[in-house]
Amino acid sequence: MGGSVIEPSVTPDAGAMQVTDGFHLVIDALRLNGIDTIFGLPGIPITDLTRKAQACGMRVISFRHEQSAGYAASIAGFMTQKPGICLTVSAPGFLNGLTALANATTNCFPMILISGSSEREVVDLQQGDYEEMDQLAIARPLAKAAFRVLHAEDIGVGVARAIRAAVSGRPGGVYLDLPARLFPQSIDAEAGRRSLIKVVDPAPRQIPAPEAVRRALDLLRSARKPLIILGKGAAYAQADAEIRNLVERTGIPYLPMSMAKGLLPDTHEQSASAARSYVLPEADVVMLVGARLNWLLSHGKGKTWGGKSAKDWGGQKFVQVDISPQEADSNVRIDAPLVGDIGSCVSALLAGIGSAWPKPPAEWLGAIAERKTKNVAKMAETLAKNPSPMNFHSALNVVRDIVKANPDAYLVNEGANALDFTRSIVDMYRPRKRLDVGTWGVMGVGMGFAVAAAAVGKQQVIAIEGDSAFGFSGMEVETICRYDLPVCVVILNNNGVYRGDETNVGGGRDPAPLVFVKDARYEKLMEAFGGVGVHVSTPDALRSAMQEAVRSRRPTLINAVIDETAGTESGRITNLNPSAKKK
Ligand SMILES: Cc1ncc(C[n+]2csc(CCOP(=O)(O)OP(=O)(O)O)c2C)c(N)n1
Ligand SMILES: [Mg+2]
Repeated sequence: MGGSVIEPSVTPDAGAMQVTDGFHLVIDALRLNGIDTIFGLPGIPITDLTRKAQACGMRVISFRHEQSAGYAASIAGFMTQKPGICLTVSAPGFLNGLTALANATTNCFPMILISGSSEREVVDLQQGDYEEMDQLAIARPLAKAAFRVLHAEDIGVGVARAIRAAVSGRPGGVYLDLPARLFPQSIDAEAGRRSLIKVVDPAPRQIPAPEAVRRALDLLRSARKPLIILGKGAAYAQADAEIRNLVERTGIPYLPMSMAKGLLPDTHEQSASAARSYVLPEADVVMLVGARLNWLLSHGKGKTWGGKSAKDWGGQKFVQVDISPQEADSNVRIDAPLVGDIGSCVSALLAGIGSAWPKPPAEWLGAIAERKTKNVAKMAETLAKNPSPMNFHSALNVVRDIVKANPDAYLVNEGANALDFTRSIVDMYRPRKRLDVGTWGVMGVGMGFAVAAAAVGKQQVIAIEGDSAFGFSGMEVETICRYDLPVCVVILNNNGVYRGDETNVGGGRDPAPLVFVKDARYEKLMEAFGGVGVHVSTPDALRSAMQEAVRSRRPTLINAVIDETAGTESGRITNLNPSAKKK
């Protein structure tokens, strides 16, 4: 938590004895810890907090819905390793922000949801206060930690505890409850200043045990068909050079999970992404780096991993590098758990590897290369087609080129087919540039992520959105225009959830549950707030519009019309979708 010495903000009209109050202490505590941005939505009792924070020089980004503010805060946390702050009003505002808090906890993004709340005495007696709700109790099971501050002199401790909980160990979402009555409490300014805590070493390094490092290296050394899987924990760690070194010095093929794409460029010769379905069942030793064996990796078992049935384990042995000692054995046996922060663990592995590590057997590398070449050629053929109407492939072929030409741009991505095709088609070249739906596959992160990436990352943002996915946070295009952010939203518009060609099987007048208004003009939403709206139906038109958006850096929404029959139900995870046996 860097940052220079911050002058405490005292209330100017305090007379002889300078006093400060809850509002100023909250702001001072955050600033003291290097937090310079708040994502939120004002109202009772935090309106003055947003105003005073801005007056103190903090960046306050006001959203149209708390959920978007929460997603913005969480992804800012992922990008910076500093907790992103989301500020909401009580009960309904708090609940609107809560989905993002739970999502942050699930995805290990450090964020702090700060919500104003109503009077404790009234809430606890359930006497019907304005926006009455026992927020602390509701937040607790969804957060890594939850705290409430009742007295102004405890604000420093409350903020310090929230920061430590959010970023230390496995990061997560933290709830901080600030009742309305706390804010106007005034105390002596000097006592207030002394009560604040500048958190020392908020995310301490966790050095792995030497014997655990040896065990991991012994197992890796024994491998005939080794594989490395990089997860978003590896991306979060900001140990980019060490991770690249580890991959390159061992020569082991690797697979990046979605948000680890770009940790090494996707075009790296050791990337096995194009041979994923071959390497997972074939590998004999798999080293997971900041990746969990959850559903996204089929729990490390079943057919994906060469098991004979869904519950059957394949023959792999696993090394798992993870910050949490409880992660190992959560799904299958981990033969060599390596517990510590990713940077320290990877450095320790590198030290043990030295300079004379034998490359994996040529047979293994050759077999992967062969599959890759075949699959890449097949994909190139598909991408080169130019069907009318445009489909996911021909549209994303353009996006792929634009991202290649702008490797520093952030790529935000959500949808079903719009997500899966983008992930597999659009190569990433730099770490932490791909921001997507993460562990939950949650829709609605799009515009919040885009705002945070542009505001905090200060780079062009390209948001590739399914038309349904976009709808969850679409009103935030006003936020994008209001702060004049360099965000180019591309809606892959197939008229519905998954696809747009279903009809009502009941025969009534209502449309099918999955389809939307045909030929909706989403681009006009952006125009309504002064941004640029473009309607395109060919790859050439999409390319020009994207190039112009990146050149101008103006808020832009491109409504890219896609064949409404192009998608599959649930995208790549159709297998998780229970469907009725009786038709
Ligand atoms: C919060 C939330 N609600 C609902 C869903 C279920 N869901 C998964 S993908 C999706 C939308 C898919 O449609 P679209 O974004 O248009 O992508 P397409 O497949 O059409 O490209 C929905 C509603 C979800 N994942 N998250
Ligand atoms: Mg769609």
